[in-house]
Amino acid sequence: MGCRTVSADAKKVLDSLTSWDADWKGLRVVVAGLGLSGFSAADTLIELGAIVTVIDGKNDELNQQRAETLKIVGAHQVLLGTENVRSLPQVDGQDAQLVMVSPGWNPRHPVIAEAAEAGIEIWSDIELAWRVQNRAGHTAPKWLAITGTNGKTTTVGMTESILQAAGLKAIAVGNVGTPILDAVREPVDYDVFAVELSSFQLHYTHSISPVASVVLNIAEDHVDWHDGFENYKAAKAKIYERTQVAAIFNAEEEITIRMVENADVIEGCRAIGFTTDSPSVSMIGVVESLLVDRAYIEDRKTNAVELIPLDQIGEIVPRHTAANAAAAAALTRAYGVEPEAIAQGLSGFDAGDHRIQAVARKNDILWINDSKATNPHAADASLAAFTRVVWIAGGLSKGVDYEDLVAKHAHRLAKVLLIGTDTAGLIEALSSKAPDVEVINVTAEAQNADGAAPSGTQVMTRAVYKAAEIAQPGDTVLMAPAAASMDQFSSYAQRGNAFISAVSDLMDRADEGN
Ligand code: UMA
Repeated sequence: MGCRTVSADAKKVLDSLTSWDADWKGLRVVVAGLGLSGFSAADTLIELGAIVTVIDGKNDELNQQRAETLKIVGAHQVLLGTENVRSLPQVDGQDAQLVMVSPGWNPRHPVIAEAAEAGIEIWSDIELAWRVQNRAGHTAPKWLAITGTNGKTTTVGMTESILQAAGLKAIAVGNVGTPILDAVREPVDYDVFAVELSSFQLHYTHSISPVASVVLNIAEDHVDWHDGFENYKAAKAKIYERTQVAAIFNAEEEITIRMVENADVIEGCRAIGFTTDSPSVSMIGVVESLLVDRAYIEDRKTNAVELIPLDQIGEIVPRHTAANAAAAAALTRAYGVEPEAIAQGLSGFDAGDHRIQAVARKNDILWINDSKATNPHAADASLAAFTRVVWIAGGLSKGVDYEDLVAKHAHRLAKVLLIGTDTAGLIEALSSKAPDVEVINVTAEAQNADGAAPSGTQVMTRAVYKAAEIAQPGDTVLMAPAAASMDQFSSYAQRGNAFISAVSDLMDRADEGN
């Protein structure tokens, strides 16, 4: 590693780059990563006149195509392959003035560590977007910023839906999958961005100032990337910095309250809570199955305004969905959206398939597909939504611990049907934390039946038919595996579809039998 230091002049140059119209020409930038965010960042910087060197450890066909495109539009260099990501390259024969980093690159990556050591600024695509959205002749969109361990994508979708119902030009961007720079460069003058931010993006983001911001919840996650839970929490807390109107906390998670208290917000910004219980003053919450606002009305000390009955949000509204809706309402109310649009946006929002999706209801038995529950934290949320459950679980466990999950929900388990090939951890947790609950290893049974390893679809079909024999009126058959799908299926979607088609086949047969 060379002994470099960044001059005060270099810092001054970057400090001046706060709009599209600033002088980006000749700025020497290394773009680390040629995925979604890296490509959009490189493309933007090239358009702005910067000298851009892109590096990526993967030299596959997709990256080669992207590299070709960037070279055509004027990239200085695109370097692919592991040998090119061992150290920070120079740009046009000199040290880089800026490193644009993709979220997958952790701070200990040699390239990133070298840049940090040399005092070179490291930005996410979010930081770049915040700066270049300011452009002469355009009004920059306002930002509603969302992070949290779980529920980000649902909440950002709900927020987008509400904003659009209010007649605003709004789009969900960021970690949700649409790189924010793509939206910034569209020929559309957006009023609002609903920005989903991961802890990785927040770590490398330094100057954003959202109208409203929220940390939905915090559980241990991405600890490797951040080198510890404390660093993960610190990255999440950055979302509240410089918030203008409402720093929104989860009133049921103390840790988010502390984050808001410690944040350096813009003067006049309020702390607003959301809860699935009855709301105190300055909160949005639930009273008698209605989502209500006690935060953004004049007479909030004595009154609350109805936003939407929970049962209009969806057929099944588990607690965490109500929490996400409350958070989306808190964000959009901070921007001035009226209650009618909140109701319209939330009732029109479709969370998409495979996420606590009601597939059938017959003989007072509810069939739920939650194939998206690929880890215990997600399965916890769906188990908590039902009283008595025939649980179809198991898959690729990734070595996670199931004891807490099983201990917490043992009382609601009627029976457990195991699918997947990697269920030892789950079996162990069930035998120690729910010893009275009968567990049927459907994968093993299917194997015994025909001698060969069964396909995922065969196992799922068998599990569904078994569940039909077991479930009693009032029960829910819940397919929430708490594990990834890749041991038996190509994706969680394929696993969910296998469940849906087995249930629909079962229902058809029952109808024929009647
Ligand atoms: N790369 C290296 N070396 C490394 C790491 C990555 O060379 O050490 C290269 C990879 O070969 C890849 C490129 O860097 O070509 C970049 O990849 P990336 O993984 O940073 O991803 P992007 O394609 O830029 O997508 C990112 C987010 N990915 C991650 O955070 C891992 C996407 O979130 C996001 O939608 C997208 O930007 C647009 O903003 C995905 C995600 O998994 C959905 N997010 C995590 C989550 O939700 O838990 C945080």
